[in-house]
Amino acid sequence: MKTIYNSEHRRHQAEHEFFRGEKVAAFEKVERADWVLRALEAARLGEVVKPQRFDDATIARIHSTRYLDFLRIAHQEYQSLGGKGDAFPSVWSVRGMRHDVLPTNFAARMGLFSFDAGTPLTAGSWAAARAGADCALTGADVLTQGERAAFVLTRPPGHHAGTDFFGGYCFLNNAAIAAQRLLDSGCKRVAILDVDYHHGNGTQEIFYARNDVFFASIHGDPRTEYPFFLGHADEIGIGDGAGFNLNIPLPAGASVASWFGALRTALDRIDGYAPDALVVSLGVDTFEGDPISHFSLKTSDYPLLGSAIASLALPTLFVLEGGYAVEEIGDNVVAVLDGFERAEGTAK
Ligand code: OKP
Ligand code: ZN
Repeated sequence: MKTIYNSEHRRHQAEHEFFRGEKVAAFEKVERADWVLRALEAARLGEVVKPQRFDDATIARIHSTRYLDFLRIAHQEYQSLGGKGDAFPSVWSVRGMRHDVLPTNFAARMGLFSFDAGTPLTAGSWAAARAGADCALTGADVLTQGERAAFVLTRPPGHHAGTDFFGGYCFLNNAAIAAQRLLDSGCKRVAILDVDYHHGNGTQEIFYARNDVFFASIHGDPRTEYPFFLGHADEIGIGDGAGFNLNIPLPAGASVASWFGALRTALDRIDGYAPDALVVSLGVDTFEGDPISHFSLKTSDYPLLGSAIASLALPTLFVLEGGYAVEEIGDNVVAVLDGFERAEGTAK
């Protein structure tokens, strides 16, 4: 299968993040993409192509105008105020406070448009995220042109970014943008399967009241795991979207067998939805060696994830999300994609 990749991701290079009072190296780093690229090439998985350039139309159907307007210029504004290095939010609009009035103050807008202080906004974050969105849009078009599958190799990831907020290392929701592009290109229904260790709260929020996108996520239980405040099993959608959201939280430390049991449940629900295409938010932070996550899949388990996804017999777009065991991320991603390709065409 084709991989869509652009080196612009390098422009997002966080200096550090905070952990228990200390500045630590950012987990979401440039080398992640390098390792994936190398593993793809070693496995001869297929052509690596550059994205097409797109205007903001599809992105603006997913993210609010005021959020995009902010993100585009945020770091420049920070610098012009004398801000040094990466920008972090420090104040948030919580329950009982207003979200409708756009503050003039920069720190206030940083807080309005974010949900954590773990997502460094760098000088190149917008350029990198925007190039990633082009990769996602190109990937969607590859499917529309008739290919069975494609892989969108992007960073920073996207699934925590919502209509008008960044967080969890994410700025633009690549999977959501790709799903919207598929819908706008003729799909009636699109399913998103999120297999990253962390709940895809941004993707859920974006599609929560819609029935043209079914969202299914398997993740660490938010009672103990990031992003903490969303991802419970009783979140099934609202209004027109009621019944079109599926969360399968598993306790930190859950076994590989229980993870694949959850995958079966998610795939059966997706199959019942009868979508025209599938977008996979492919995080491999479910890996046993991941430094910030607590499931225990081994590299040798990932082909089964790929083949199980292939059994749905759907046009499938894989979009990279998390995975922080840097030296293994490439092998793990390739194992999924290779498992998919080998199973492709075999029994539904
Ligand atoms: C992004 B994705 C670790 C802090 C964790 C946020 C994790 C974001 C994960 N010291 N902060 O879903 O892989
Ligand atoms: Zn994750």
